[in-house]
Amino acid sequence: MAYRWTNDLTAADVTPKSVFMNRRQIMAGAAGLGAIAFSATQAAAQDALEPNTLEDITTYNNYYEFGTGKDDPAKNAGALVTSPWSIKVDGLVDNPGEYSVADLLDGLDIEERIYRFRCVEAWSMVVPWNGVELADILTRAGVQSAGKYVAFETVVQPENMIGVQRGVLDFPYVEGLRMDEAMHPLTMLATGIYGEPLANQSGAPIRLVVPWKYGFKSIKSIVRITVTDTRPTTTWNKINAREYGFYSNVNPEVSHPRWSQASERRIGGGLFAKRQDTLMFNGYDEVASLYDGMDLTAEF
Ligand SMILES: Nc1nc2c(c(=O)[nH]1)N[C@H]1C(S)=C(S)[C@@H](COP(=O)(O)O)O[C@H]1N2
Ligand SMILES: [Mo]
Repeated sequence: MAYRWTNDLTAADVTPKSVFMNRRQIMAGAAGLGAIAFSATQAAAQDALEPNTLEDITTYNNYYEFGTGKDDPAKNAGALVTSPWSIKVDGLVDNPGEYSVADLLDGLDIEERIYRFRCVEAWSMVVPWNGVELADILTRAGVQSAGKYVAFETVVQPENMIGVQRGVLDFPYVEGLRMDEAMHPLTMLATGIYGEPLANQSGAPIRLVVPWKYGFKSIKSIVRITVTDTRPTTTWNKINAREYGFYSNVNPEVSHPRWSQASERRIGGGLFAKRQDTLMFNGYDEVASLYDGMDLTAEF
């Protein structure tokens, strides 16, 4: 893939091209605005509404049930059985139940929303999701006042999931949100991308999308949504609490212990795409008030 390092490129290829790219950036910035280089906001505004191609989105994924390589999900997720599918809604709700996807979404409009999305490590994408607000589902479920968190669980189909057979993680994959995060209008349950049903590797038939958080919060192929009064366990926090906190908000000021989170690269932007500055909350300023008064260095 173009955006991955391949050994058919040599150092001799790299230097002239990268010098060229840098020079073009610097010149564009200087000519347009008398600035030395593009600001993060300009770069962000430029790409904000230009979605990645479906190929970009469906060939470089994380879905450990189908293997740990970025191209494993595209290769192996064809085995996932997505129909029939049922989603259990339980815990501290007035209307618990077990629903098909159609029944869960019955009567709700499927919207398209183009979101900046932080996918794998320091990669970003711009993705047109199709889905509904999680808040609509929770409201219909009737969240009780004791419900403070929402826990999510992915399907386990051992016979179809090579990563489950190999035991690469402790399955099922689980995630969680605080109730106000879950009820925020940006938080989606997605069933499609580009108006097409989700590819299996993208989390068919239904997945979470939380655009101001790192990609791993966006749990795929959901079979259970539980309202609880205690903070749920999350898969990556369980594996390595020092590296992955419960909140996992995109935050350029808090580095992952093994890499900086201050900048990112667009998938599909090419090997020589310039890194762009990562924006606080991935640019979704409207969620900042959810975290008023919290020390985001400690609660990362
Ligand atoms: N069930 C499940 N959901 C998952 C994962 C996973 O391994 N299993 N990986 C997470 C991680 S680490 C990322 S970065 C995103 C990737 O989403 P994408 O492949 O659609 O870009 O999915 C998240 N959801
Ligand atoms: Mo990730």
